[in-house]
Amino acid sequence: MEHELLRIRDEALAALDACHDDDGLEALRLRFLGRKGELTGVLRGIGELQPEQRRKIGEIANQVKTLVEERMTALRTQWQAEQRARSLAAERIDITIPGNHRPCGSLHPLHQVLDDTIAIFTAMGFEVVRGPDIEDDYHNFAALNIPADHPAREMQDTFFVGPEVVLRTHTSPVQIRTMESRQPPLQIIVPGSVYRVDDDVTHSPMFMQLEGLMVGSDICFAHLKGVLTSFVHAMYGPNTPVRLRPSYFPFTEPSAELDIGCVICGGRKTGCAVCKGSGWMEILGSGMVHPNVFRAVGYDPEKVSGFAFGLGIDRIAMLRYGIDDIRLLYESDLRFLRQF
Ligand code: 2NM
Repeated sequence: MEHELLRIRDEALAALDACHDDDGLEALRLRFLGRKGELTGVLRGIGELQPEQRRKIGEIANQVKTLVEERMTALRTQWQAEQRARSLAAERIDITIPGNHRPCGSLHPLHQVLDDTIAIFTAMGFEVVRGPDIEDDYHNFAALNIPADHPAREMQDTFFVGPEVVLRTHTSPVQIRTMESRQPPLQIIVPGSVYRVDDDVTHSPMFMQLEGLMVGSDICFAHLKGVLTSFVHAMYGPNTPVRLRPSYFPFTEPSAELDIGCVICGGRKTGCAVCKGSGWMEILGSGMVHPNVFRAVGYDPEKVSGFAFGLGIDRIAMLRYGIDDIRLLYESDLRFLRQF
């Protein structure tokens, strides 16, 4: 029996030396250690031996079994290590290859200027309100004290969607809707797209406007001047000259346009193309809200007063960046946009 065991040991070790894959290893495991395996058969017969023989043969049998098992485990471990080394070699990454270039977009200059403008007014306590681009005649014109025969109502100035339905020509109808649904005090700004039948180097048929409205019990022209001067100084620098010039709008009385010292030529005597030699550039319109506008929304003009203003974001952007053709802002030409 002892010889039988040593034969099994030698055969098993020789067979394992010749084995090179998992299937072969599993076949050998079954052949020697399986339920019907050679070594198992010997171990089973041990019970029939004399006690002394049993201990001796049992000890040898266990040594053989342990030896074969350990050799199998060692083979498996070795193969796994080899396999891992092979896949690491195959999957090696060349970190010196240049990466993929992903172009990064940026905010459109109009939106940069819009965001800055909104930030300046919200810092002064104004709240952002928005409304529909398609409006009825009443909110776009009638409630704003624009009479039936006013030129702004003509086909050649306004885009009509239906008989009494228009693309808003300013954001003022949002101010009307806000006053209709709320009571003073009110301090709002309304950014948004507006539409006019107009298309040349300084006019686009769709453009972005921002209007503001402040209504309370004692709002006067000094508040208008203070708020708008603060805006100009925040947007163009604290030393920018400001002047108010009398003007006319149907929805305000008195009305004023606000000019700033030309940011291109600084008002030098020789002048420049942007301010046409005057040294001043117009940037917004404003005024004290007309009593008829307050009556239209159900406010008592004897009890409340307010100022309003409106500015074109594209004009603010053109002056800020020295752009001389408004259409550049709406053509999405990347050669132009990449400069911002
Ligand atoms: C401007 C100029 C002056 C204006 C007036 C109103 C309203 F609804 F309160 F009456 N909103 N915006 C206004 C006043 C707009 O744009 C050049």
